[in-house]
Amino acid sequence: VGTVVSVAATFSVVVTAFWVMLPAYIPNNVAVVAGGGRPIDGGATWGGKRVLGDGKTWRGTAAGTIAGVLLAMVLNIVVEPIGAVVGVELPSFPIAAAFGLALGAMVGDIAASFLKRRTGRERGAAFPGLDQLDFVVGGLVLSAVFATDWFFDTFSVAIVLAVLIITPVLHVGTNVLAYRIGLKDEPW
Ligand code: CTP
Ligand code: K
Ligand code: MG
Repeated sequence: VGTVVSVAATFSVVVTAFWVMLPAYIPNNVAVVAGGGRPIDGGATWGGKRVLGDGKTWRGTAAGTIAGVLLAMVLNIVVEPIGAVVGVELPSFPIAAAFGLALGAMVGDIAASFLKRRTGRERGAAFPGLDQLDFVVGGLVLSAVFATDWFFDTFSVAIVLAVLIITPVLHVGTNVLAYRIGLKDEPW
């Protein structure tokens, strides 16, 4: 009985972790297809390196953020039926939480590019660890700032840990897929 209970509890935590981070998972993928145009840093350099690089654009950032917020609004519509199907009481997304998750994912990725440039990595270079977690850390932090009550009602320590474990796995998988079908230039 104890095993059954803990398997069910683990399932609930993992499903909730995945669900609640969906508005932070989508933005970077949308930016890949929607990106282009003027880079955020406007071509500026710092210490001989680009501040962010050509891979961080206004259009990609705006499109990714809007897509994440819209996805959250769609999830709000289907939260009850999907929760019933999986047998887990899933959280819905107040607009401030959705915006924090989506913008935070983009800001986390931008902050990672800033660090990549400071450490001499060219555009597209891998930074293992950072690449897989920059957007979730950004999403968690900004949703905590913009929707503090929602954040602490929604995230337990177990859910945060599950997010930190399942996100790198999903990220590696989706990026290899995006690379294979020709959407991304590198598989990370
Ligand atoms: N993209 C964008 N705006 C963003 C993030 C991404 O336009 N804020 C687009 C860019 O076309 C970018 C592509 O999505 O090249 C892939 O994103 P990413 O892998 O994050 O950027 P890289 O080009 O690899 O650059 P970096 O080394 O700075 O991560
Ligand atoms: K990235
Ligand atoms: Mg890249």
